[in-house]
Amino acid sequence: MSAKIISGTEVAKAIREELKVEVTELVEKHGITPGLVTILVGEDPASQSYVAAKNKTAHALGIHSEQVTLAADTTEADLLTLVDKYNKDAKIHGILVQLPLPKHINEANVLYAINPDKDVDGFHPVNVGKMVLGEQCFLPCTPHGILELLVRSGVQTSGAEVVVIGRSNIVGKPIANLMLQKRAGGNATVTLCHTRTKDMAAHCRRADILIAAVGVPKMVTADMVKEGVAIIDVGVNRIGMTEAGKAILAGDVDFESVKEKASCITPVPGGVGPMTITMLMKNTVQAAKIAAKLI
Ligand code: L34
Repeated sequence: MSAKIISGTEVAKAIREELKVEVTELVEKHGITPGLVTILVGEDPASQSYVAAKNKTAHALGIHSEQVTLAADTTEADLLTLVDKYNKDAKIHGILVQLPLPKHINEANVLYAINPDKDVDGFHPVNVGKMVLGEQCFLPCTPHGILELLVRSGVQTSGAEVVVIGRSNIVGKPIANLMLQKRAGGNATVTLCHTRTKDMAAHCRRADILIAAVGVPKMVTADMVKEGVAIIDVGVNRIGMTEAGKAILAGDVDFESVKEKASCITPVPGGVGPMTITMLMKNTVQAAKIAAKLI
């Protein structure tokens, strides 16, 4: 069997069409233009490309977007002052500080300074707490995108054995939590594996749905999965450069061998990445609607 490819690019396109309609209606009926600011500190090439993609997508959907780029030696105090400025700016409904931040800046201090009502990344403890409780909140973009991919591709999650590899705050912890909740894309039995897990392969082989979010290229090999598994590959690893200077990407899953056993699989690139960006847009539109008391 060769797996069906779950195209994040295609699903993201469909969601963006829906968002375009929502934005047009907000502008024409209510005179509200959703606004997003992205803040990037330093010159990490991967972060630069993600932030550029976020601003380009916002622009294409009619979302007002501002892109702030700060020098790598910007102080934490200066960054906090900037966050505070956007907390008070009525044109801006969503604030995104791209991670990772340079080592001398305490990430928690910055993320906690963002007004939870503008926290379109869903990283503020208020939103994390609400997420765990299953209350209305901004869901973090990558896990939110994974849920949408599963639901829109018709992957049954209810009662499924889900194995998540990786316990990051951005992906592993939130997706494991969301998938055990009573919700669309949820109701699963979830196992969360990490670097101290004994016999990772044995856990993985039990999975009906395997979500790899580790940041180790091609770590999941065919011998680690069972026949018919659905694979979500969150890894975007830069494993080299083409002669033209373009990054060569690989996921956390050995796509070529695993696709022969899986029933469906997300590719890298073109899988989870485009969904992350699109869910940021969805959260920004939601933030604008909440600010205007429309929802
Ligand atoms: N604050 N920091 C904050 N929020 C986030 O949601 C992120 N993340 C992660 C890193 N730091 C963050 C992202 O935006 C990862 N991430 C992200 C976003 C987009 C893509 C990958 C990771 C993406 O579009 N990937 C493309 C390939 C892009 C390329 O060529 O480099 C893909 O098709 O997978």
